[in-house]
Amino acid sequence: PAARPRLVSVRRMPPTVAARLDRDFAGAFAVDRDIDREESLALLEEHKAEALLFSSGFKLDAGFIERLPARVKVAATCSVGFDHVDVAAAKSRGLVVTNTPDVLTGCTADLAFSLLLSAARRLPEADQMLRRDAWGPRAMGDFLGVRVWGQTIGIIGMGRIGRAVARRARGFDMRVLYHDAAQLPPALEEGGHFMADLDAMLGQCQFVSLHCPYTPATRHILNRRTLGLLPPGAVVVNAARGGLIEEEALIDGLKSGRIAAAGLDVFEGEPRFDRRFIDLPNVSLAPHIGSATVETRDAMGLRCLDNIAAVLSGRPAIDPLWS
Ligand code: 8YV
Repeated sequence: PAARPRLVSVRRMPPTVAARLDRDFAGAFAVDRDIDREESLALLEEHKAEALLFSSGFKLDAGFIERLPARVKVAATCSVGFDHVDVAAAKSRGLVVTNTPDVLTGCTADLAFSLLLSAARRLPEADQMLRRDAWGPRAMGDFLGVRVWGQTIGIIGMGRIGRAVARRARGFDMRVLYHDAAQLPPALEEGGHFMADLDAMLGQCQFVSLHCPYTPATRHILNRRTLGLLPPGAVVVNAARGGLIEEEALIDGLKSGRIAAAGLDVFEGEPRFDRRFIDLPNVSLAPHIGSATVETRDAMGLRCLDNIAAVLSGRPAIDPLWS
């Protein structure tokens, strides 16, 4: 039988993926902890690995790519986003890089919508109140949230995940606006209305949810000025990348109440995050768990292994970042 492909995984994998690794691959992947960049280079060398399995918290920048042992042919990221990959450096080194589109779309959209509902209806505060043994609201005017159904949501980035969020919003009888580089064909619009002008869209949005890639052009797309265009009492949702929002401006808006609430799964500089968020009652927080379900994390890991196996056996990658 052909020798098993050798790889290094810098992240612990869920059991189904670990079983497939044990069966079909050799190398370093049975580690019980995450591996940093220096250690990963040493392990790639030690195990004579031809592939690297990583994810969005691990930077594949030019400096790292330059130091990769020559036999490493493919790097598979367990993520759809690839702002952590220096594509130009990978291309010029001849490294194939793959990601995991599609398999995580539904669960990431579910999480974004959970944060939207949770932030709008103040679930974190409600939960805390009961845990502190206080029933809280007595009067009809107590503990009022923001109505979700029938309101307007603006989706920034109408790719796979943005469209899945649009479908969920339509299911909640919301009016959907979306902003992207270009209008989609009607069959892909999910009942949404295209707004070429982001500023004009924000002026109409009780809810805004981010689903675009993080690039130099989209960094702080929601900033002090654009957040200021939202109607008073709006709700901001981010399950994409932390750097899409100027956090300082968001915190100010949430403190003053001009922004009613926010649902955040991602933070600029994560896994560190601005501790001021935890002092705000009107935020629903999560530690980057958009794709974190049993089914989706299995599918992501297996998809990475399919990509690695394809490339190492001389076939084209299934999900190459470029072709
Ligand atoms: C993962 C992600 O949770 O797909 C992405 O872009 O950020 C997430 O699915 C992440 O890659 C795991 O660290």
